[in-house]
Amino acid sequence: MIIRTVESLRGTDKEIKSKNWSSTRLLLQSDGMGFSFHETIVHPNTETKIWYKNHLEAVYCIEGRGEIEEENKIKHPLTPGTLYALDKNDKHTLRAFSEMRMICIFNPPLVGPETHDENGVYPLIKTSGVK
Ligand code: 9YT
Repeated sequence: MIIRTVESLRGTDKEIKSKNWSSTRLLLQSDGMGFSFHETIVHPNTETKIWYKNHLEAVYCIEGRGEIEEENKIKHPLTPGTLYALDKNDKHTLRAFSEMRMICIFNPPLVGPETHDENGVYPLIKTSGVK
């Protein structure tokens, strides 16, 4: 069994910071669960273009207010209790109107240090000896 707290991971190499968000990675590929599990804080009044072409992501908003815009320009409000799942590797734009706290699940799992490239993409990192 794995027991971890987000507080114990802050400030370590499990907390990845970018301009618009920071992501604390509670479960990674090396944990052998088949997915990774993150708490993401999205900074207020930010807009981030994202395209996880190598991963599926589900995101559950637990605090804050924002919106997600699909490539076809359709916008969906994000408030606590809203989930979005990028089941088609959907390109999207994420806007935070206040600080947002999100729970994010990635399949395949992230390895650890991934951060967005200039297109909002994470690379697919393969490691040997995955459980
Ligand atoms: C909501 C979102 O995708 N934010 C970017 C960070 C990502 N969720 C991560 O790496 O945890």
